[in-house]
Amino acid sequence: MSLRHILLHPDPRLKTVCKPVGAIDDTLRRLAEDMLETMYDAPGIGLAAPQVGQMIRLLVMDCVKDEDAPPRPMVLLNPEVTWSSEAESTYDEGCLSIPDHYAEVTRPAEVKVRWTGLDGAGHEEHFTGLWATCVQHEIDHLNGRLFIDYLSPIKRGMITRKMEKLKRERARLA
Ligand code: K1U
Ligand code: ZN
Repeated sequence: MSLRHILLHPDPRLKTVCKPVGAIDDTLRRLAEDMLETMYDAPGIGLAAPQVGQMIRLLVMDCVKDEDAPPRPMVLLNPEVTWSSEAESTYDEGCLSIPDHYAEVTRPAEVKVRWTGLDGAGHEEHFTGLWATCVQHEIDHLNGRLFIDYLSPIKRGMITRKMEKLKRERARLA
């Protein structure tokens, strides 16, 4: 397994709608393993394929918070929200592609999501709490949408300018 480089906003690949996953082969299994390792290393609770420059509809997540509980690494191929609750929930979201910036985002509190697993089988699950927030954040990535797109243009512009500065500084030091 290896760590993948996480793209930083602004990057056109983070604004692109991803293509459905086709064949489930060793290359795809390797990407999913690498993404889980990259997510745990960051650390984060989710990661979507475009964040590592792969423009396909694949996401990984593990929102288990209790350090004594076993981890629950999940790999979702071609995920689709099949139902969203009327009730909403607000969470102070972060993003591994926009490090050190957090903002409150309001989303449906519960969602049902259907996806294909790495074994090719179909799955459907009802997500609540942080899992529901995270899976919606990751599906947004597959549609070229970032959490800052829910903010006002002024707040989004401030974060984008700070990220441009960070990227210039990192490029200068590289
Ligand atoms: O998609 C990503 O960029 C990952 C992102 C997922 C996410 C966070 C918060 C709400 C919705 C989705 C992160 O994992 S940011 C890091 C983070 O939230 C975290 C890191 C360590 C421990 C707990 C949380
Ligand atoms: Zn993100």
